[in-house]
Amino acid sequence: MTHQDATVIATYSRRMRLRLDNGDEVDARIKGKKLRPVCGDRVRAEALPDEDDWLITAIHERRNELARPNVRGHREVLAANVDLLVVVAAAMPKPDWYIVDRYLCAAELMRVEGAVVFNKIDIEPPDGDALAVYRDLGYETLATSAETAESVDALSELLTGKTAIIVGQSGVGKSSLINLLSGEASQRVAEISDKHREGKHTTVNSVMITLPSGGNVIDSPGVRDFAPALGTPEEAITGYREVHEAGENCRFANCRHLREPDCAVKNAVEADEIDSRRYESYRRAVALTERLTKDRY
Ligand SMILES: Nc1nc2c(ncn2[C@@H]2O[C@H](COP(=O)(O)OP(=O)(O)OP(=O)(O)O)[C@@H](O)[C@H]2O)c(=O)[nH]1
Ligand SMILES: [Mg+2]
Ligand SMILES: [Zn+2]
Repeated sequence: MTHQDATVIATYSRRMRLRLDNGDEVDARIKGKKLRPVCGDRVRAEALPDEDDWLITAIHERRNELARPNVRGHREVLAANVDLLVVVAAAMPKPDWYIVDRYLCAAELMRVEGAVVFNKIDIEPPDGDALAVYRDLGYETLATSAETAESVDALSELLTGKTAIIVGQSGVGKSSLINLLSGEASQRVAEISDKHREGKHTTVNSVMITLPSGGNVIDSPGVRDFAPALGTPEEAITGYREVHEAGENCRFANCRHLREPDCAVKNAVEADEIDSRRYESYRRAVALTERLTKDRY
């Protein structure tokens, strides 16, 4: 029997597309009901006699997980083993910067790099301050157009040699940007995923594409909203790097930066050292997690 290690490069509910370590791509199903492989997973797979399908028998330990709470408040893993999370917003649909914040919060919890891309600048340039807030926090930011290819080279450079996941609202141009970066490869993947969708361009499955410049990028389905899976409301502090940093100087070591006296975070907001919308975003993340953790018990 042939065993091999492989990477999950596409997921269609309980069916998977694998890239074997010898470079071949195969379809696979999953042994048992407990294993839940996601795009980016490293797995052990075995060839089945008299079948084209392979069988995934184990998932190797993950370096990190992109996770969100599902409708019942349980942790749902969307992807694994990435080096970089790129959040895309665009001139259209109207950008929701709170979603961008919550994705960056997830990147912080995963301990991976985060970047913000504003796409469709051929329609309208980004509001000057919007990207500056993120740049000042140390996140890489880019203003791109998949229509004119502006700054697509810079995006390519950012992704080179890494495994990145591209996330964001539906219709912002994630797949269009990836198509430009990958040319042929993505066309092939599009055919694979076409079997499972009904003629729309909307991405319905996560798919990992190998870039010609070296590196991998996971194209993920767009969202209407996103929240990171926060174990406790306090974990939100880790997700907002400026809150975490300023919070070192609060009177109370366990300050949650909401209503406590002598709070260095609130002082920094009042002094305009912390962006007030980002602070509001932090407060919302705490409130959201309080609701979810209450529902769970
Ligand atoms: N004008 C303009 N249109 C763009 C640009 N990028 C993408 N589009 C268009 O926006 C629409 C959505 O693009 P997609 O690449 O499918 O968006 P997506 O983010 O992958 O969407 P989901 O898969 O639903 O999450 C398509 O009609 C694209 O042609 C851009 O830079 N400028
Ligand atoms: Mg898409
Ligand atoms: Zn505080």
